[in-house]
Amino acid sequence: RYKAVIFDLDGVITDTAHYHYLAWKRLAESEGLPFDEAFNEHLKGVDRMGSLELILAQGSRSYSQEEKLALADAKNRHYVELIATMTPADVLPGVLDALAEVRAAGMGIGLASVSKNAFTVLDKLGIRDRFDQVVDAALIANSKPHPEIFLTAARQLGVDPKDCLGVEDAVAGVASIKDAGMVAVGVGSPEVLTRADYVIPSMARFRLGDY
Ligand code: B16
Ligand code: MG
Repeated sequence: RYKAVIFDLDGVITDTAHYHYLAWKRLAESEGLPFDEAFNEHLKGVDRMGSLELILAQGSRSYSQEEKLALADAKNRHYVELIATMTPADVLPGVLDALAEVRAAGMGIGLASVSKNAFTVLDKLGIRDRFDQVVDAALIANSKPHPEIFLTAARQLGVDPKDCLGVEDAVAGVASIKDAGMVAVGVGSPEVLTRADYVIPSMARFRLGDY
């Protein structure tokens, strides 16, 4: 039924979502701003500057563009430190089987991450060669929830968006998939990922034949 499956990275392939959380939390607290898991949910799939804007909007002080860039840079340096320790053992359970299942079905495999660290993470995990196409986040103008990143992945794979299945853990990511005209598999909870066509609790439950 599908010609390609396009995966998100953070929170689907590996738990970098947790490292993003730790890095943003330290940054927010250094500015005296509140930060918890519930707020972090809104940052998933949102790019670096977009995430920073959401965090700073929690306070009343205004920041110059220069200050914002410095804060985003500090968060990223911390994040890069955290991901430096990653190894192939950090690929989430079920992911390698899912990739093998998609490959065996003769479908294309794409990666749609708005993270500018995506190539580094794939290399750390040792799985870059399992993807036919990886979208370069540096070339994307609009972060998730905009459909640009999933549409770009489909174009790079040479398939029509309606023939693609997208896999996402974030509300913004599921919106991106749906607005691209694709079918969405959410990884997480159905109460959170309300726009997903299917929801599985983890990648260990991914079965291509179910969608
Ligand atoms: P970076 P995804 C997103 O990746 C993360 O979910 C989001 O939390 C992060 O802010 C964004 O990447 C940008 O990452 O600062 O490394 O460029 O979910 O699209 O794989
Ligand atoms: Mg994600």
